[in-house]
Amino acid sequence: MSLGISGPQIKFRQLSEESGIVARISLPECGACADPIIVAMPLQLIVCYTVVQMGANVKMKFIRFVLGRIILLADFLTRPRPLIRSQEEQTRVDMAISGMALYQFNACPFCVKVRRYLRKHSLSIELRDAKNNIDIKSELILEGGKHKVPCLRIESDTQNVQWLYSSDEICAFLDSELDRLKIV
Ligand SMILES: N[C@@H](CCC(=O)N[C@@H](CS)C(=O)NCC(=O)O)C(=O)O
Repeated sequence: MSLGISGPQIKFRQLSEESGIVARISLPECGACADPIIVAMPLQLIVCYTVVQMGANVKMKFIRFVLGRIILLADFLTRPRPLIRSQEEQTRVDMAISGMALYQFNACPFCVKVRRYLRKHSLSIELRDAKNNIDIKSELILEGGKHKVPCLRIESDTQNVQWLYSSDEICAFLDSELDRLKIV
């Protein structure tokens, strides 16, 4: 039996009649080490440890949820004003970004940073929810290479697709695109 909780991964098994139940623990610190640490512990201790870990997990999820709402509220209250361009300029920008899509989480601060950039520069790039949408999440992992957001998918043509990770690099890339178009 294995428990998918954060922190050490514990696998329970009965090694032999005499040893009773033992826990096979893979500590995060020894993630690189292929050899599992085998520790014999009384079942009661294993149960206590598991309950504490699960409690910590729930607490972390709650803290993350609250922080996420604070970030979204702060973003909403201080959103930058979208830039207004001439119709002709906006059309050129829209065409330049038409093959782009942003893989993101709603409450991730790095994603909020990129979304604020998009809003400020009036760039209507499609947003794809890589947290709740399983298909989009798989696409990001399989084609982009990792489940990390924000990630900008840039499709120049169907043969040429680039996946750009990191908020700083995405903003710098979009800056250079706008520069290339000689547009603010
Ligand atoms: N330095 C990166 C940090 C990105 C990052 O840490 N993203 C987190 C979300 S806030 C993530 O993708 N974590 C992976 C996961 O939750 O599966 C950036 O600026 O984009």
